[in-house]
Amino acid sequence: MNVLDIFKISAKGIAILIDPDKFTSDKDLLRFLDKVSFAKPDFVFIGGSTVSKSDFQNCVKLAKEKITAPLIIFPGASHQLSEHADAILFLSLISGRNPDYLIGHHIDSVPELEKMNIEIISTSYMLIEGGKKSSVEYISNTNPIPKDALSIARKTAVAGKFLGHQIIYADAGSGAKHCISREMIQLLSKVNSTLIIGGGIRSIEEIKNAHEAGAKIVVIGNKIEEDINFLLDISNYRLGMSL
Ligand code: 1GP
Repeated sequence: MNVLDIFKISAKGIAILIDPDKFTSDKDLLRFLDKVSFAKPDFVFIGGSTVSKSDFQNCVKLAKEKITAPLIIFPGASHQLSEHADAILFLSLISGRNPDYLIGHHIDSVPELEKMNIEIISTSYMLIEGGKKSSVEYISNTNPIPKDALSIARKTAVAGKFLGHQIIYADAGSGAKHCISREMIQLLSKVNSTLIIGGGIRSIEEIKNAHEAGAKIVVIGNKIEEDINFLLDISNYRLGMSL
């Protein structure tokens, strides 16, 4: 089954985001990967705003050895590619107006992507204001959608759907002060039921809220780096769901 089909049938999915830039050695990264593997997430996303090509490729290669869940590239730029990944979120930053992030990096990535046998998932990527300036906002030089601008968010998501994007990833940004509101998630899930939500999620309650509001997959990054024991909470949450 391809990754998009797994996304579509996911109920209350969890993706752990690994930013290769956060590790200073392979030893640190391998230790982290062991713990991620223990939590048995549904998906592992790999990417970051400022990761080099070699660090990125090394991370995906090591993750492939340790993790059985699908490995999905969440690229910060066109050089973040690896044939060891199962799929790539081919992100178009439709909340912004920077042509490089709407189509530019995509064109740059074509020569390498054409040589790789990985699934490409066209993704409407929407940044929603999360209470502080995010790295994506800074690097892409774009403005996020205001957190209460429900109508703008909905119309942006519908435009992405009309463009043929397969999924929506709405992100309050890495380390956001507050995650995306329940109201916003409910609205976006009605536009495209394959909805990924991330940014600033730091508790099981917030994960549960996002799932109940209509997120198919919730992405957790910073919280795990801050508190590795949160992986245990995630694991328990998943076990609770399967009872
Ligand atoms: C960021 O959605 C991801 O792009 C995850 O955010 O690191 O805040 O969990 P956090």
